[in-house]
Amino acid sequence: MSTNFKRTLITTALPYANGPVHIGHLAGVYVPADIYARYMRLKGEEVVMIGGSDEHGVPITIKARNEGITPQEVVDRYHTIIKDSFREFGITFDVYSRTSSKIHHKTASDFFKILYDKGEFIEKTSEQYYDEEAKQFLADRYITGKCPHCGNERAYGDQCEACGTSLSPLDLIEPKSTISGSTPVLKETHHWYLPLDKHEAWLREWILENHKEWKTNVYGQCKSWLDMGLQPRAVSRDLDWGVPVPVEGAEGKVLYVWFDAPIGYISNTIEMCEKEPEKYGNWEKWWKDPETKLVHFIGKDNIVFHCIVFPSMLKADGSYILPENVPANEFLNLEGDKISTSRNWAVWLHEYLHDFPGKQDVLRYVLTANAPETKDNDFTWKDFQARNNNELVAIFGNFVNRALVLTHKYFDGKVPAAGEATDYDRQTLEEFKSVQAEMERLLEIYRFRDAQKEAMNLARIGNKYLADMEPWKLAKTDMTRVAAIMNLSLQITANLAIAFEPFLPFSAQKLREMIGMPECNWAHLGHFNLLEEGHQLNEPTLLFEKIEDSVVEAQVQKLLDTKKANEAAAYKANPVKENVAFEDFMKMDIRVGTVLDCQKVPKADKLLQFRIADGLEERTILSGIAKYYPNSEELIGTQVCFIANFEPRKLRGIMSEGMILSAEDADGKLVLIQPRMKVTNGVEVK
Ligand code: B3M
Ligand code: ZN
Repeated sequence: MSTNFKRTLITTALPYANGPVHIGHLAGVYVPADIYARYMRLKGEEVVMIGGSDEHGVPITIKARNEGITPQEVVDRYHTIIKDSFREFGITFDVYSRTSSKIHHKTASDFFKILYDKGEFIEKTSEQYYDEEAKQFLADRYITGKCPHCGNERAYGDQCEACGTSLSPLDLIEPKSTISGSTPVLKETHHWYLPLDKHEAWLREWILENHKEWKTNVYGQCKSWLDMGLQPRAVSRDLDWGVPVPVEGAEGKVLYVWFDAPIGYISNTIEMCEKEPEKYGNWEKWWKDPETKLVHFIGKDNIVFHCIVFPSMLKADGSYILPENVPANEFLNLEGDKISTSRNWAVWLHEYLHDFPGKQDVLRYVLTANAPETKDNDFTWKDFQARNNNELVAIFGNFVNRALVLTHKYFDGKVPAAGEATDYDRQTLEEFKSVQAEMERLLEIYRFRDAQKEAMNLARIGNKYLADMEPWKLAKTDMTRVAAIMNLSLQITANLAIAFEPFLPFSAQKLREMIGMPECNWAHLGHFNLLEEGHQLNEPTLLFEKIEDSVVEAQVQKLLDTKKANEAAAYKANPVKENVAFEDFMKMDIRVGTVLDCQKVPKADKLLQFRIADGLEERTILSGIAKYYPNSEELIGTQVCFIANFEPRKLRGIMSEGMILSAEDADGKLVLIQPRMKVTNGVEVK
């Protein structure tokens, strides 16, 4: 669908204010959104970028309870830290607000009320767990119990982290309230639901037919949701933290956090417009005028909410525009491991700023060069160092520095005359001709890493030009030619200041100051008359500096220390059990067998069904590890360890004869225990 848009409304996912932000946030959402916003502004387009903290939801109440403070105190603390980190990294929000604000409560409440009055919700009564001591209904995360699939004693009401099975609180055996420790009782409660099934038809057409240009990861996720069929979703919760449901008799109920959070984009826009009406105009032009292009920048775990749920809410209201694109990114891993807040496996932005003062652009550069645009990607400190030293320092920084230092040396820092171009000069100019169009093409389709590569390529061309021309040698014989070479090099430098502005704003600004070019205009990219003859340059300083081995080694060490601490914590969380006598151990008959067949159990997406050659005959064993072995057929032919005398039991109507052993990692990931060398089927493990 192509429309001619007049203005662009960029939204960025609202981070939960229950912890600081890390490189995964920056790489996935905020750097790409900021590149896009800066690019649009450089082009002179009417654009705003909306951000803010998501301050509702159960995890915040749990954190508050654990620390003995109020939820408001939790979000006050993190909202400030998050906001500061973003500002330090040059993320240019037009507004960064929060969902605990008055204006948000009113906006979200009114939004609900309109849908309610229009009859856009259905109401349902269901039974939910209630803590009679604490006198409150329990959110799924507030209930623990035994997992019906793997026996883990500490499964949560929404998921067992040991076997990965998603659960409902009613599945738990011997449920306990984490608030009072008591056994909860079932009690009837009443909630409002958004009937997504009613929206399915138009969603299918809107996304699957009219937005085929969306990134394949986004389109694919939407398609599989739609193909599975949509169900009504509850939009309220029994909780005392959030936006109260504005309906009579709804005491003790708040809007579900995923209902109010996206409305935060709207309330923050309203706040922005009310603060500066001359600059931003009326908020409705940003949300209700079809000539506004709405783009949501998010991470992949938020796709369904932004492509299916929120659009259904907007459509149910009827007066809003829908997103034109949702360029969601995949995940960024850290040194080969999933980033995890609870395991402190992250590079926190506030810590980076402390350890690398003034080096915001280095991180921005590396995160864009390595952006998880089409698949998950890995951040490593080695790569960080290499990209800094070999690209920013050796190419961009080196070229700019030579161009400026030589101009100061030979021409007292004044731009020399262009003179007559040689064939080689013309060839170099030629390479700049298409750069503006090419960068635009890439930026418009949200391919930021390729766009940044184009910018770096310009620096590469400049670097090669100077190295080939060797003006320092010509200086003895032909100053006219030296002048021409330096002029061209300075024009390239000015181009770099423009091309890098969206990506490396601090360095681009510094560069503009050095060459005395206060204005920066995207339309000037690819032009070679940006600095006039005789124009005085300022003193050059280094744009980037080398990062030494010892510096990145210290960061790696910090992560290794974290890993060690996690390992120690794993023991603490699961203390070594009571001693067992040798005879007791010998009661367990653990053996090795070869996997003959391994398949997913239909309609039980966590379970794998193994057919095992156990030395004597064949047996079937079910194991809840499907999530960790998506290509289960690759296990065929390998050997596993299993408890041969484990009491057989029926799961999903299939008799499972034994238990396959695996190790559980700190994040709940299960890894099969497999002998490294082939042994005879049926031998014992002792
Ligand atoms: N706070 C989830 C997240 O941080 C959620 C995003 C809300 S966007 C409206 O991943
Ligand atoms: Zn389990």
